[in-house]
Amino acid sequence: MGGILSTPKTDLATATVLVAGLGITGKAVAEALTPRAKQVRTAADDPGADAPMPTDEATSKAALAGVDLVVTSPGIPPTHPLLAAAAQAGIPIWSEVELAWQLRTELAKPAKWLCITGTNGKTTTVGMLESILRAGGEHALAVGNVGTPLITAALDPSLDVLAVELSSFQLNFTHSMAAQAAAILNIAPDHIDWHGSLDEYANAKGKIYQGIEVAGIYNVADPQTEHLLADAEVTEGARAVGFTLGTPQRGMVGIVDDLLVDRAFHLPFDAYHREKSADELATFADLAHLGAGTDYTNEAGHHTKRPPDHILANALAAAALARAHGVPLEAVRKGLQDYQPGGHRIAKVAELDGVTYVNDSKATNAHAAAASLKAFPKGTVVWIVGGLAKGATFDELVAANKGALRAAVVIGKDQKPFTDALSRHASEVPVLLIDKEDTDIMGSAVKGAMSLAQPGDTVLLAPAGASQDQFKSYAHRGDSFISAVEALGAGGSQTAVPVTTASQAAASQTTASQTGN
Ligand code: UMA
Repeated sequence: MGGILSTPKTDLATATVLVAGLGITGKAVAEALTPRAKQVRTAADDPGADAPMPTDEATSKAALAGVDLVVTSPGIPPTHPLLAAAAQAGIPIWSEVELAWQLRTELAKPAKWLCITGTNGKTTTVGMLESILRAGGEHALAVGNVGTPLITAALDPSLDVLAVELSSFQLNFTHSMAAQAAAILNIAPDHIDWHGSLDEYANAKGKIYQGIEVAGIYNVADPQTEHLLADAEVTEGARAVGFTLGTPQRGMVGIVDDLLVDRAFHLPFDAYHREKSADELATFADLAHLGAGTDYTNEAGHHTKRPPDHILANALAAAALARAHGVPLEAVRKGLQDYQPGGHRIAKVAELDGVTYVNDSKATNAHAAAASLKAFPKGTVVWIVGGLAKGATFDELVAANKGALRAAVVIGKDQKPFTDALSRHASEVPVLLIDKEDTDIMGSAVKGAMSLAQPGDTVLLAPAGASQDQFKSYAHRGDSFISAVEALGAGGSQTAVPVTTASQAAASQTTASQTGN
């Protein structure tokens, strides 16, 4: 970890700025820029844009004439003709995050930023962090990828501290942000189509550590997070703090018996007992409302439940960020007790005829789906899987978790990446393919899953892909699942479904793709 990189500056008052995209981000960016920049233009296929999004080099060059700065939206990849042309012409490209970071200094007392990225667990961690900060008496808000535009929050003088969820897309064009503290929760293959490679994806995530003031939080079980922190240029004195599901060494937070403990921020550096002591942040019981957990008997012989690993990891990361901000211990416990998770994350929807229906629509990649599948006993899961693969493959996911499967129901427009992995690693598992032209995709998937399940089984929606090929969002996909399960409960029709083995399913996909269907 070394000194801070120089900050690129653009004088907005004399600049013509092109805002690319006019979704949640673009609208908030255009609103913030309008009173500040000399001229603001918007390019998007969304309603209200000044001009459509350019589609090739020539139209991009025309759109960029006279432009001093492009502020882009996270969904637009760097390979898009507009961004490629801007880069080639040497026009600076900023994310909304970069703009927010630069504009926040307009406030007399800008809020501190505590930033979180990672392939999975960001939204839960940012929610836990917001809850802890509030329990500590701070005016705090969870913002960024979680849904509330960062630029709006960064200009709000009533906020003391922001719990910022950042995606790799948002970090990619972020240049000068220097958070008070930042965490990378984990890195697994995702969004390769947007970034071009796993390295580019990881490097974008690594930007979160640049310039950190107080602490960089890394995952001891994921060495790449520690390497990215070691490579970052940080403010002098900033510390590296690991979180671990094992016993923490000095300078870490972790687990001892049924306690979440702090061995990083607990005592001043020169305190006599620092070497040997730890502070209690919370107990397993404080997290009991966040997941079923497994039976655990603590050292005193008291029976409790150990929360799922991902909940423990997220709670430790959130606690470490809050402690870096100076939140007292009691607020960590209270904030974790108060935290209520959002929907669509391993949420039980119903139990019908002995079969449990679980919605994990938020599992939009293989890593998240693996965490889900691991939570259920051998041979008991009817797995609803499929969606936008985002350039990923699913061999590792299926090979490692085939033991959990009773059957698979494949949704999505391009089912081949999923059926290929199932046929290679779980060839005897019954597979039901849902016709991509079906007018009720989720209804058919849930009915099919029900017919494959036996009492004691779980029908699990953990798609391992993004939703936008057949649904508006993961929330829409999850809501569709809930509605379909409710329809079953209300006595929806029970139709027989044509089931094949994984190998036959993969063969039928090959035929379909060969014939261009
Ligand atoms: N557009 C065009 N033409 C094009 C390309 C894009 O017109 O050729 C337009 C699109 O119509 C769209 C806009 O450009 O309206 C781009 O918007 P966007 O896709 O960047 O989405 P926003 O509405 O700005 O929402 C974004 C995040 N979306 C993405 O990263 C894809 C939201 O994260 C985030 O909540 C919001 O900013 C506020 O920060 C969503 C997401 O899916 C939840 N994130 C990914 C994830 O979590 O995996 C990263």
